Amino acid sequence: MIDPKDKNLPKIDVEDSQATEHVKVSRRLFLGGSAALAGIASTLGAGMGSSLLSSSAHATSGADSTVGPGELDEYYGFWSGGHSGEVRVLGLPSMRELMRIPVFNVDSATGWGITNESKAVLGENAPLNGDSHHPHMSMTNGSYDGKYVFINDKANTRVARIRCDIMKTDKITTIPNCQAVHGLRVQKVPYTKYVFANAEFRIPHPNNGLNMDDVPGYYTLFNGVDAESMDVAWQVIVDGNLDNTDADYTGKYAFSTSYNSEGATDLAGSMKAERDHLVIFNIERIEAAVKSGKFITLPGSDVPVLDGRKGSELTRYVPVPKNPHGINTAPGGKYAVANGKLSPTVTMFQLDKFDSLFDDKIKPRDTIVAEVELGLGPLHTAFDGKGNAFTTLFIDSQVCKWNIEKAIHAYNGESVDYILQKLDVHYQPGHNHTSMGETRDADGKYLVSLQKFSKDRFLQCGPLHPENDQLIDISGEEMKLIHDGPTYAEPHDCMIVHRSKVKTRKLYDRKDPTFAATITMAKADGVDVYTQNKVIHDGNKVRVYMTSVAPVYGINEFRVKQGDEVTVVVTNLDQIEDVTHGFCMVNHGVQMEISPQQTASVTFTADKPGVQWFYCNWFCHALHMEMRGRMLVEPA
Ligand code: K7E
Ligand code: CUA
Ligand code: CA
Repeated sequence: MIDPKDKNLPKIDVEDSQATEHVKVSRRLFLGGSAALAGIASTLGAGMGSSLLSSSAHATSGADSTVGPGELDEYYGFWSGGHSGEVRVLGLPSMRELMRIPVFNVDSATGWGITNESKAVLGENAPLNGDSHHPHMSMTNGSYDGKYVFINDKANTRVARIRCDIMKTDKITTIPNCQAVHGLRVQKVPYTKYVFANAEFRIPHPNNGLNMDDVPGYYTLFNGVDAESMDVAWQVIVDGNLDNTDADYTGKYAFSTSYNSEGATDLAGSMKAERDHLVIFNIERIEAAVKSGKFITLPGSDVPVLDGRKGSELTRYVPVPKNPHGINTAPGGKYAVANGKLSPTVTMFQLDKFDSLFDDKIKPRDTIVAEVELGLGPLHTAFDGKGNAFTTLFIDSQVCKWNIEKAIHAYNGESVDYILQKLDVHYQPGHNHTSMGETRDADGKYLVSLQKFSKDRFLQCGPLHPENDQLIDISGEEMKLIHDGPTYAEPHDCMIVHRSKVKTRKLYDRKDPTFAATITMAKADGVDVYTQNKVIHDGNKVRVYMTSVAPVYGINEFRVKQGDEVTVVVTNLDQIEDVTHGFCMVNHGVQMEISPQQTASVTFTADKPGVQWFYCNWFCHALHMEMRGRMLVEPA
């Protein structure tokens, strides 16, 4: 291993940090350093040597990522924005960022977190930070149905839903009784009735400060969220903690990895056991138990809480090495793979054995058909639908392509080479994802590998680096790296959806529920927002209803008293695709988007006397600069 203090190593000075001659050396340094951090330094050597040879190899043939000017991408990519709290939409294969969807964050471009409509979704006094990890689209019969994208917020224990027709967040639910929702996937079959969301951290119950030292008594919960109402339908108490989750292709089972079967509260304690476990949840039995009233409730919510700890008929625990992380169901529906993280192995389950397991005809480990070594730090696995799997190796900084059936043969003692290829990625991959790969329609064209570190791959932008999302062509025998894509803090996960599955609106429907409450308020004021411009004075509340048609607002000036609470409602009458207006009240911390045929509103206090200009902040017309008006504030 390289000692960073070795004087013979070339110095990497800041001025010259982009110079190519440093790249290889600094990469080696980097790998050594971070592996040591991971605490598995002793086993490092193996995967590294061979991989360095091909580190700068780029694709010279086959698919590339070029999507020419005026051409459209073939796939939508939905990207978690990590601790930015948002979701991003990318086009593939270009990897161009097409859109940002604010979810758990504040966004001044669209007014998310500022407008009344977004505040209604976020909820009263909602936290304005988020840590989004796992975006997943609703499914019907095991494939994307283009309806919703769901995403978790680990930071504030929430699950959000994005409507795909307008690409906006329309519901956010805080999950009660637990802390840090991490794993999130959807029920694939027959349709997404439930969003499965598991909470990671074990806590005391009730968490009232009186039982904090009773660590063995802590527990966490697996949650079924109703995809339509977004209410929590039920919660299941488990042993150990929960990390990632996935579901099968029959609709009967969901399963979650646990890295802390030890129930420890510190790092060393959570690495003690050689095996942690996969918890399998029997959805039919859970629903039956809820129906028959076999549940408790916890203080602060009326959600049915079921006991799924060891020995329960609702769950089964399968021992899996060691601090397993990702769990991924293969497109055929036959297998699922748990990724070993601290074990160089992946554990493969044959899903049709789960029935026998729940009937106690076989033992938990009898559901395992292979447990094979791939390399160091396996975190997540994706599939091409042609019998091959792609596993990210965090510590080796590689993607390992392996064959599922060959792995089973090897596990059964035959001498077969199940590893087909290892490709260097740059650097330290977490999730990866194949085109349509978490559905029945996996098409084996593209693989995206999401790297946590980009180090020397891009122009430097100070100490904080972007992540590096790499596009890999998997259509041929060999994986080929075809694109480096910097992304901001921090896509954990993404999904790649064929564009034929997503149908979006070009204009808002006037009946859109996102602004229905605002229309109801206008009606109560006797205002038809679509045809009228009107100022309603209601004590110290003022409601200003105005239309917008490029390049004018329906109201050029309005008068209020200092201290009035002012609500401005803007309805964009433009029927032309792409003509979005904005509304910004200068010096009042207020701005928002009003897309064609949309109504949006914002409320603020007119606390400054005098002339206060407002203007349109989305460029809409040659006279966009002139699209402005005055709020005249009479001093108190
Ligand atoms: Cu692996 Cu939050 Cu899906 Cu990150 S998790 S990598
Ligand atoms: Cu309207 Cu700019
Ligand atoms: Ca453990």
